[in-house]
Amino acid sequence: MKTDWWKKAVLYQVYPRSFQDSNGDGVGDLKGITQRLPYLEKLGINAIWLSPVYQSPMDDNGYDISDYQAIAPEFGSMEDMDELIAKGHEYGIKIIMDLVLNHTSDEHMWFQEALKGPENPYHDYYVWADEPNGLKSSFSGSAWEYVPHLNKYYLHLFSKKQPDLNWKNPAVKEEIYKMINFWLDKGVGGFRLDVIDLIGKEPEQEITADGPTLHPLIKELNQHTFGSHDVVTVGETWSANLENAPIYSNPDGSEFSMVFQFEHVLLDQQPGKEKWDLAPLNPADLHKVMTKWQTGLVGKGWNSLFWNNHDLPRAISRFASDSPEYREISGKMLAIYLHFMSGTPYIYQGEEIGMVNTPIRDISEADDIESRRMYAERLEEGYTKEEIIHSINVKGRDNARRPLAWTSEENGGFTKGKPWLALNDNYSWLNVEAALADEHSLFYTYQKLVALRAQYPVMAEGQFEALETGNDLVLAYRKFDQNDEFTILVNFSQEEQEYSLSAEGQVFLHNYASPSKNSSTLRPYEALVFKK
Ligand code: TEU
Ligand code: CA
Repeated sequence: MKTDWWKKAVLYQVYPRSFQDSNGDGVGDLKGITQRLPYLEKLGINAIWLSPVYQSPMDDNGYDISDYQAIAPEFGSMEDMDELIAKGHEYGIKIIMDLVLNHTSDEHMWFQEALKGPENPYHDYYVWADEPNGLKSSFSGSAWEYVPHLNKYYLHLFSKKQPDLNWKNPAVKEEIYKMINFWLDKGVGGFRLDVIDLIGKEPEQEITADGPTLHPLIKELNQHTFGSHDVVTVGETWSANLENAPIYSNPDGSEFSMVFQFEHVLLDQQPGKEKWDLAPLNPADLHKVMTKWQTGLVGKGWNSLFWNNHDLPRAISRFASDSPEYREISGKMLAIYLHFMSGTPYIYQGEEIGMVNTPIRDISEADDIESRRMYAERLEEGYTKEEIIHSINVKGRDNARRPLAWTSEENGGFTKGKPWLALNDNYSWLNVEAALADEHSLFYTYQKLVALRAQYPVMAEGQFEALETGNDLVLAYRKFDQNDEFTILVNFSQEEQEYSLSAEGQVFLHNYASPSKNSSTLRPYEALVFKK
């Protein structure tokens, strides 16, 4: 039976390399996650979206899979995976697997066979061309790689160790269906589908996202696999817009439960350029985008709500302030602003304790393939080292991938060995233990918001109405249904702001020790929720 449990749920993303190491090799692992289930239960979340843990040479930290039905030894074994799923059930926490279906690793058996030549049955599992065209890889450079002994090029929209699968080949689809059903049989709670908007690509026409066969392919995938199961599915779709999101997340269940749309994380870059080409965020634009998605999917689809993930910088550093004075206050503001919105919220590991970006001084401190490749490319194009490092510090993916700090012990209690990537130096005071010990910490705001969602259906499904405040930096909305009504009011700036809005009801939630007395000014990053 389909219960749509995910409509009331809050999901938590675990980036396994960086969550908890259990054996001292410096890499987070499955046993580490299982050990920390009580912490996640305390936070109150309902499911974990687990970034890839499959066998992989880790060219892109697991988004390059060499066997979909095996666990990477550094993360543990299939027994560890089964145990995590089983223990998760005991804690009421489902496990959502990350499915990377657009490409495999070049070390996958299929690709190794494909390289043997056109007669090999696996050759057509991938996309080949006699001549490269203008398609670019997301990780810089051409998307085509030459194979001398075949005198052909293969397509890789990501790194050259991530060859694209050929979704026009029925055999590929059959393999994928079997694999997904293997995971469904294990009792997983659902799937996050990596760059799924690319599988309908028409490389010859340089069409990648939103190809003509995309939605038929997704519908077929749904029918052969998760469609009949009570699971959550969320597509990662950088190209999602209000036209296609209702197709992806049609309430008839023919595609996914929901998609990640990224419009709000594209606002602080120069239009038409790359994410590295920085531009200041205008809070009024953010509010417009959020309002558009809150009102545009009503009755037609379902929203996902997130500020950050393993590809994005830390939310507090990006959208608010990571200064000692405002880190927690502004983090609470962001949490409150987002969690009263309709849809399913996602918390990225460490967000709940207010982890911040970790600047580097030199490219040798970077791990991420995207940053390293961009650095090389832009140096050649004439950018200065300083400019590039600045962009990496603001937008680079390592910011989110630094290990989670649990205690003030060495390496934050993340590992007893040498961490695969250094922690942020602040771990001695910014860690889970410290957050739990302080009853006013950001953690408890998240815990409260998660609990409120279960209590007040209006948060996930109520009607949304944006409110005028007379000040572009003060964002407000009303959320209501037949039973409840909340007004959310936040100062999205580091200065005191005047506003004009008379919210109805009593202050229900706030982020300073006590709420503003004055009903026409808000302190820096102040957030108020009124309940009628
Ligand atoms: O990300 C999709 C993607 O397009 C990323 O390259 C994203 O654009 C970039 O990180 C942000 O600028 C997914 C995964 O989430 C990411 O970790 C993988 O590297 C990528 O797919 C390839 O599988
Ligand atoms: Ca380990």
